[in-house]
Amino acid sequence: MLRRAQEAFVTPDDHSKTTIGPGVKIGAGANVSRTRNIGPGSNVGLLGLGLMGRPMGLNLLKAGYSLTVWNRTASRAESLVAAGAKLAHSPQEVAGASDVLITIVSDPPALEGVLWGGSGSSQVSGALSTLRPGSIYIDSSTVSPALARKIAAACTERQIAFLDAPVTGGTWGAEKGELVFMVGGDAQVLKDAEPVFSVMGKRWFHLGPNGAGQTIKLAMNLILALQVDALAEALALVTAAGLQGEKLVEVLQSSMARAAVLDVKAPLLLKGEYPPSFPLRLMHKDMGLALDLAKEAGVTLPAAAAAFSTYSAVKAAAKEDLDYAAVMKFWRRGAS
Ligand code: NA7
Repeated sequence: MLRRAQEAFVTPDDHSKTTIGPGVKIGAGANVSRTRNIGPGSNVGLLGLGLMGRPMGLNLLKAGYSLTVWNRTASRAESLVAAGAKLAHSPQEVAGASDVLITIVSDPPALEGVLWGGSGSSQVSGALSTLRPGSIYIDSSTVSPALARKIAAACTERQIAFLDAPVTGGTWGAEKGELVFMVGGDAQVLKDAEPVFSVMGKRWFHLGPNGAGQTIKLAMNLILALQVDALAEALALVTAAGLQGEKLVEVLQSSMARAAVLDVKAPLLLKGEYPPSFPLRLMHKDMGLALDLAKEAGVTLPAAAAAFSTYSAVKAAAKEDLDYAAVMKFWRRGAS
């Protein structure tokens, strides 16, 4: 239904005219009945300049896009402003100046505040109030598929093309422009937005209608959370039985159980050091969203529910921002 509604104002002719790239703009006076009437001087807006947003913005600037940014904590925009971005005073100001708007904020309440105002945000209205018909809006935050569909409905009403496009690849991938995007929405809109995706990422998957990107992202993070939790449990078992954890990891590296995430996280677990790369608070949020989705979908996830309790206990006791590898602290209470 939603997909049909979006397609209702995208004609094949519009598609053939749509070119997003550096220096291309949806001009003032664009025919609002067309979804993507792109003209010279294109602008990208970016809301959310956290660990992920800042390097994504830098890559857009390097590629020649004209970038306008906003962040709740304005000082985090400094490196981007120094690199040529314009700093706006509100999400509305950014959206009003954007042909393509990108958001990447922490969680559903943060995103709702940025888009609509209220909900703990000091804004009285949000970015959606000023985003122009015909523009493209890409959300790369990890939120619920239900929120992605709610945003899609609001965008359809305003003739804005919306893609949910959460990412994987971490800050390293964001810096290198090698993120992987999991995209829900209209396939043609994704095609139109590819030049922007290609600056920030190395791959993008079209996974279905709006909400599909978030669904796959939540399922994938669930796997990562369970893998690291499983390694922590196995290390707890081995060390409690009087062996060195290093022995387990050594064998793991030559076994079927080897996984890229364990390559990265095992050294942290062995050292008991958890500097935040993917913060525990965000992984905990994603596990909660995955369990909410499971409830909606009527599926039981016993391993995920058990791991969520373990992560919750560690998060509740944490006094600082830690990586999710800190789940190991469940078995090393009081240790570093
Ligand atoms: P970070 O580094 O924790 O950054 C979070 C961003 O979200 C940062 O810009 C925050 O602004 C912003 N934020 C948080 N709460 C709000 C509210 N209430 N209103 C407006 N802006 C807010 O996270 P990452 O960059 O690593 O990850 C971002 C998303 O990608 C997240 O969904 C991950 O799961 C995946 P601040 O600087 O704190 O003022």
